[in-house]
Amino acid sequence: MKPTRLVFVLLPLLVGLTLITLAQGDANSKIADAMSAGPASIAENATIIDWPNAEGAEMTVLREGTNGWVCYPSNPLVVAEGDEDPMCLDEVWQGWIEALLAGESPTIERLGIAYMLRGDAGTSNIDPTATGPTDGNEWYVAGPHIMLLMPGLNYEGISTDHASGGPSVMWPDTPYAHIMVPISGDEVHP
Ligand SMILES: [Cu+2]
Repeated sequence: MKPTRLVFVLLPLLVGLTLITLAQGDANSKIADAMSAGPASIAENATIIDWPNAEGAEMTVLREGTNGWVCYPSNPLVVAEGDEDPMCLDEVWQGWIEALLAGESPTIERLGIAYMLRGDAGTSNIDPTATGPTDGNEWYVAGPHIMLLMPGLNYEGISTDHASGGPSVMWPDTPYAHIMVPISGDEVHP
């Protein structure tokens, strides 16, 4: 083979390999980000699912798991570059998030448990559709927390004040109401 021809063969090969390596590195860092949301004992064997990379796109399975849990990396469509909101969800929460994404009401039949050990990047405490702080939408940045879904969304006796210093109900009076349980002192309450 002439050297010039060799270039035509090798160059696309090199470009291809580089792209594959970059994609793999990206997937690996997403998997690490997703796993950091939960305890290692759960995250190690969890399925890792990536968010759609554009409005209307599909979710991608980055790694199959074996324990019924699903961990998601930070969602680039929701958080700014550099912000983090990875999460690990049990089966009840997986049904909840499918319903949320479809705009449907989830049916919560048993206790659901989710981990956000890295905290989130900011959420309205009252409006599931809010994408940023507004006057009165109780926007706040939660530190590391676990999240609980109770059967029938029965949250009697739990505060709806996110700054109460204890567990509180996020998105009360909506089909997506759940309890935020702070697990460190890092909560930010503007
Ligand atoms: Cu959360």
